[in-house]
Amino acid sequence: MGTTEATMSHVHRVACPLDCPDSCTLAVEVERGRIRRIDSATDGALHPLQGGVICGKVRRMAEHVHGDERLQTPLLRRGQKGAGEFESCTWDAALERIAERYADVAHRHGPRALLPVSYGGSNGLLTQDAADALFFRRFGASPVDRTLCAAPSSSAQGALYGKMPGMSLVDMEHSQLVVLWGVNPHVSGIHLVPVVERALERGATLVVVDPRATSFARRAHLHLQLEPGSDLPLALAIANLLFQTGRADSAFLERHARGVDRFRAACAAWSPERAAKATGVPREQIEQFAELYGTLSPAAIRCGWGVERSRSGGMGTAAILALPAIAGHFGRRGAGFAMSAGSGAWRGQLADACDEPGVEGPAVNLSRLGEALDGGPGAAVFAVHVYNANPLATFPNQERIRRGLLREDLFTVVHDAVLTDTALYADVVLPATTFFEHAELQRSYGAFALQLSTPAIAPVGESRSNHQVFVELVQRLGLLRPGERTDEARFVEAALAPRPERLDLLRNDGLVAPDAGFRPVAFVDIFPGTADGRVNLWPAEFETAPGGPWHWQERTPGGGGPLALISPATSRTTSSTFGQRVRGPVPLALHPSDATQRGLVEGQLVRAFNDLGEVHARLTLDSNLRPGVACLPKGLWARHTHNGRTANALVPDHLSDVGGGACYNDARCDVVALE
Ligand SMILES: Nc1nc2c(c(=O)[nH]1)N[C@H]1C(S)=C(S)[C@@H](COP(=O)(O)OP(=O)(O)OC[C@H]3O[C@@H](n4cnc5c(=O)[nH]c(N)nc54)[C@H](O)[C@@H]3O)O[C@H]1N2
Ligand SMILES: Nc1nc2c(c(=O)[nH]1)N[C@H]1C(S)=C(S)[C@@H](COP(=O)(O)OP(=O)(O)OC[C@H]3O[C@@H](n4cnc5c(=O)[nH]c(N)nc54)[C@H](O)[C@@H]3O)O[C@H]1N2
Ligand code: SF4
Ligand SMILES: [Mo]
Repeated sequence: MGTTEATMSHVHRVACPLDCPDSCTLAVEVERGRIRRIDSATDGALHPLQGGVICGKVRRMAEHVHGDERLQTPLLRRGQKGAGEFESCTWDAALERIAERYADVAHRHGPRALLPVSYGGSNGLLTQDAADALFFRRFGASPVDRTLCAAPSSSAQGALYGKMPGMSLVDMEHSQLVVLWGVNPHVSGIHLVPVVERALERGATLVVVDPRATSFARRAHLHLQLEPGSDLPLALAIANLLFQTGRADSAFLERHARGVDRFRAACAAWSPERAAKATGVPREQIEQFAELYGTLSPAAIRCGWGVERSRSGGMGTAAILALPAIAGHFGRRGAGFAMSAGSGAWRGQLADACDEPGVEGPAVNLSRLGEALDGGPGAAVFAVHVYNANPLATFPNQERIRRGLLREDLFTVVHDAVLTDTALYADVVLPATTFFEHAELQRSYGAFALQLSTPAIAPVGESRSNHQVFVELVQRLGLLRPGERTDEARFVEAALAPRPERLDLLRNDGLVAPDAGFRPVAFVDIFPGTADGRVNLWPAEFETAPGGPWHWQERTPGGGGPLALISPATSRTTSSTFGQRVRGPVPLALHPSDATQRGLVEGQLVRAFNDLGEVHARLTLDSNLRPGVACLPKGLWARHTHNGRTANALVPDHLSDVGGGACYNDARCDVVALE
């Protein structure tokens, strides 16, 4: 940290806790209390994935931190719910109102009538599951399942491999075959791009599986442009071909896997012809993929999160992750699968930051928030506390959530840095600090890095961190125990309890990534965390999935409309974060042939609709889409369309087969002219 006398500026190092696999270490130049410049840190123990580059969103994040739309004070609702009419108030008044209402709700309906809603706004360990958990658990609030993202894929990875982490992304440079399956690194994890490019320079073959011709798909040797939601039949057909052509690694399977015969029998149902029909991918391409995967080595599959967001998305992801076991693509650098470094990498290294026992009983699945809020008469939720999330913009079945938020007998608190779509429906809005303004302990899910940050600047306006707010609520609701510590260090120490020596390391070196060099080779350095240490190809948890293990739930043809609507990530936002900076309106994309069929032209105002809702937007023609697929980016705000509705107004709230996850890419709709 250096201070230049002449400019009175200094550079502070901060870990980026946005929901992004890459976990960059940022160099933040601060001048007179304001952020002047944000760039990649260049010194110290950076993890190797970062390579001195950060994304444009965060490089420009000073506009978010010091922007006009930043909330400065707490607000109390004045007008109708949703009208966005508020008056500012003191923190004391806001917290007193919240404490009173939460106590009243608990008194009348029981403490479970308070629902905590948080998800991906921050991946930091101090902003989620620390003081917030202490408050909600001690209060007795409803437990929740946070399934909006990664629940199906973590369940799939866990079922097959236990808590074995995927390969280090940097090791894909050594792969002779790189498969990008339902992932778009140019947008959603930019540091994988140079790694894949290095692999290509070394002569690697690239295969992309995606309904869109993404940047990498356009450069791929083979692009399988499948129907959304059909990954399971595709992966099972590839496995079937591997078995049939003698390219399965029977020695590996014998030694390291279980359930092989039953899995093989399930795959046998998927001939290339049948899979071609289910996926819309030509049979020859399926055979070509199986041939490449069976012959090139080392082969790596980067599986993204585009796959899981469908009714068969959990098992679809599991079937993809099974492929390296079938072909024996493990045991060498550059071979294996990369999914989430996730909890597996941190097994035994980190504990929960909050040691308060959880509340017993059934949890509310947040992918069905609309149902929980709009349960009709007898609804069980009477207060909702939203932080690290913008559910009206990002959760399925938007109209049902809106109906819930409009309930006069629902008390809604939203804690955020800006007035999000959800905040417009709040009774009390609390201004939140950004990660430049509070301390954070940050664990990566793409790189093996753990970083501790201290604030780079003082809180903007009167904003407060999640930690501060929940500690206040613990106190005001009389939940604090005599002599109990409530400082941030308490939670950091608890999280680091399994490896306390790291605390000094983290504190002394400012930001460090103790495991930056951790590049495990599966089946050499690490093994499956399943009960018997083998890859489980017939997991017990799949038995209760609809249709049982490896069953593909075919979509009802036309159910909800003839077009499949997908909503992938864009480079301008992180989910809905920074949405206030995106100048709208944002168009809906269709393949030119689908537009022609409907007599629609570029730039025309259209209505995309199904039984759940409708979105009005300008049309753009995109020949990179698979015909039959419509696309509206994820993370849009009401202001980005012509009727204030976004993709989630069309997204159903049914759940994935495994993991109970949201099915964002399982929406169907039709599109007609609006003018
Ligand atoms: N800039 C930016 N970066 C982000 C995010 C962001 O919003 N913006 N979000 C972060 C978060 S929360 C996450 S979870 C990750 C997500 O990052 P990714 O894994 O890249 O996920 P998506 O963008 O949802 O989808 C990736 C690809 O899947 C394709 N796809 C859609 N449906 C299917 C399908 O059924 N099968 C297959 N095979 N492919 C399909 C889409 O066309 C898309 O190109 O990125 C993180 N990084
Ligand atoms: N249609 C469609 N919708 C999707 C998806 C999709 O593919 N399609 N993908 C989904 C995915 S992958 C994800 S992960 C979810 C994420 O959806 P959400 O969980 O809603 O996450 P974000 O939109 O990133 O962030 C929500 C808010 O958290 C706030 N925030 C950030 N840091 C803090 C903090 O320290 N304190 C407080 N109080 N607030 C903070 C931000 O300002 C932001 O407004 O969206 C999902 N939504
Ligand atoms: S959002 Fe991702 S790429 Fe951008 S700075 Fe943060 S960790 Fe790095
Ligand atoms: Mo996500």
